[in-house]
Amino acid sequence: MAASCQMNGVNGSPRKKARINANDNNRVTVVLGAQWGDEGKGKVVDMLATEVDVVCRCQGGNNAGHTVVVEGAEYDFHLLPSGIINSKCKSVIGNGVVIHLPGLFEELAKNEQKGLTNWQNRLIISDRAHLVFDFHQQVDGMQEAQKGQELGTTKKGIGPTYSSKAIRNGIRIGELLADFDCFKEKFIVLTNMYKRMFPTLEVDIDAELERYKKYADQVRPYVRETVSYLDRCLKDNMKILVEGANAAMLDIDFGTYPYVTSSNCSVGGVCTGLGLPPNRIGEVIGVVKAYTTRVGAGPFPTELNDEIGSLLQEKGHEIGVTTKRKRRCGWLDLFLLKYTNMINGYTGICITKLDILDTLPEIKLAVGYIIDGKKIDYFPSNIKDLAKVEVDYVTVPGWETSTENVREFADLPENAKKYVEKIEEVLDVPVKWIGVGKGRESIITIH
Ligand code: 2SA
Ligand code: GDP
Ligand code: MG
Repeated sequence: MAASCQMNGVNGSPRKKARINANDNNRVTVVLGAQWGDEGKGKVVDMLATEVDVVCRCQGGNNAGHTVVVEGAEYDFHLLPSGIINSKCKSVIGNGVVIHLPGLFEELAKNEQKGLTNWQNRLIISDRAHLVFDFHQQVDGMQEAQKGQELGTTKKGIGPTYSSKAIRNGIRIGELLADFDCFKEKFIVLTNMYKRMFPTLEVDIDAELERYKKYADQVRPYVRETVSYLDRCLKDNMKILVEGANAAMLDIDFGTYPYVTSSNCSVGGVCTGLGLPPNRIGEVIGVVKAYTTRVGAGPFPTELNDEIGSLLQEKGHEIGVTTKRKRRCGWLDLFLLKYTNMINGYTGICITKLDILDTLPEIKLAVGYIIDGKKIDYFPSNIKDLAKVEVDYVTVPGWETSTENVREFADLPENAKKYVEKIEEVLDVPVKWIGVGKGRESIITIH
């Protein structure tokens, strides 16, 4: 009978249970940017990396700039996961990341000079990750130079590389290592396509191929198939942390398109960029800067083009880690955060840079958007609508006291506590940490 066949094996013995792994409950923790990037994800990942076995990057490339400050030494990571400075932690660059090999080796050399050691034992790169070539970067610059096409990219070749991936003539790092003649053939086809599209593009194909022969040898020890590696780690109950790059509002699907980057920087990118099933995702930590910044073009409803904006920019040292561009600054936008929370489902929040607001007598928070005199209950998908929204603010008193040395929530000035509680109340997500300075130690943990 069908029912008993399901219960018993072919010889009538009870069927083996389908789920036998003792570590089925092992879950991955994810750290994501909740605004337009530069929220301080690097610092949060560095803090959490002390308790994990593996830190992974799942998307983006060396457009990202993640800062970690340890005992006065400032590290900036672009392709490497910020957890690489933890000597007990493996660092995985997943299949969803796009890799510029010259940039990767430069970054490693620069950080070695700052004290990074033994990374050779810890770095693992997915063989499925796509390669960013110098011509992708040149093309990025050429596109930016075209009138009407200026998005304010980092010119790191991110868009052109993801488009090569999408039109299926991109080259994966595994192909560079497998058969150099095949790589050569694909490289020539790809270069020639770009030369046809951008006739002023100059590529010395022979010289590039020589360079890449050397890079192949240099990178080979770190490249492997990472889906089964991470699966093994999960089954062995190893703790995994994922470091999102860029942020939800720069997500190619959910961000302010076309003023976005070319990857999914929200939670979906974790599954596709590492090959992790969604039921393995546990904590999703949204990193929220206490105000808002954006680097590059595109609508920004709470932007402050006044002396308060300049104060936030200067006091917050709001300068791009990769391009050194000044970041645009504005009030915290809770309406926007509610939207990114719908997409990412934060289980906890880390507020960073609260200290930057220390001197302000009053602070505004955006709680709603109005279009044509009507409050809207959705985040506009059309940038023209977003550009014309009127922002509904609540104004709260500032605390006008330094928070830099505070380490316990109870010791924060009352108005700072209220500011944090307002964020928690509107988003209905617990605030778990508050950053009050650059250094590793400058953090309040809420128990
Ligand atoms: P791209 O280069 O194609 O990804 O650019 C597309 C848009 O994405 C923005 N973007 C960023 N926004 C904030 N921070 C980023 N990383 C650097 C940093 C930025 C820098 O940490 O400061 O140094 O300028 C980053 N990367 C990309 C970009 O500004 C475009 O709006
Ligand atoms: P990420 O891209 O999200 O990792 O952030 P970035 O490194 O691009 O930018 C965040 C900047 O803020 C860096 O210079 C950090 O050192 C700094 N930072 C992070 N958290 C805090 C904080 O709580 N207070 C202050 N003053 N600076 C912080
Ligand atoms: Mg950054």
